[in-house]
Amino acid sequence: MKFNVITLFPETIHSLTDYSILGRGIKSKIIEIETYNLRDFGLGKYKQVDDTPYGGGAGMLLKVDILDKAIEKVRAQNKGTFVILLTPKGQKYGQSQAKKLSRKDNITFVCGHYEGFDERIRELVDAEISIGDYVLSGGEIAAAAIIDSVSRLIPGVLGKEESHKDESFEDGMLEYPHYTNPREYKGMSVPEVLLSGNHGEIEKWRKEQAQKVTKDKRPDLK
Ligand code: 6GU
Repeated sequence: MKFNVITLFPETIHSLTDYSILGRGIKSKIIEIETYNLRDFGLGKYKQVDDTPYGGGAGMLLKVDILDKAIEKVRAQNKGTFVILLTPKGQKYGQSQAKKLSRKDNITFVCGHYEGFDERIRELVDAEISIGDYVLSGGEIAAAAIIDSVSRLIPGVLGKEESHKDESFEDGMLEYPHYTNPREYKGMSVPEVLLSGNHGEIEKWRKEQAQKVTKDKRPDLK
């Protein structure tokens, strides 16, 4: 799977994706992440990428012609890529979209910045995604969140010992709780059943706990 990111701040993407589990996926060539610096498509001596809004108002907008040039270059170098605009006005992202995206083989993210972008960019992309009901200063953190959540669903990115089958949001549920040493800590003990060695009982307990924590914390999920 290849991810392309059009951004004014390429280092911020790599700082979030090149480590830990994703870093391993990159090293073993299961995933690849390429950044395209929007500044390279800017105009004039100062490589300008933004301009003031028609009608007045605060802030600067990323220009549609600059964004178009960047998207065209990425599309030319990545045949069939699925281009996603990151915006608080997009469709809300969740685990079900992560699963859908994990079946694609080339995805491109367009990260906005400043006040936003010229509305006409919406005609140049294949989808618009938001990662939640709050405003971020740019799309980079959203791109990294989506890259991370999609990558771990791609076979081989997680190790044999790190299946995502039991994780939260599989089957619309939160995950059961985990414990490790010490067995006692500040009066809090590890549930007895986990020490029992009885795998049937442990599995039953984990299922019950997943149902309980989901009902308690996220009644909206079920
Ligand atoms: Cl995808 N971008 C920005 N700038 N803000 C957001 C967002 C995306 N999702 C939620 N807030």
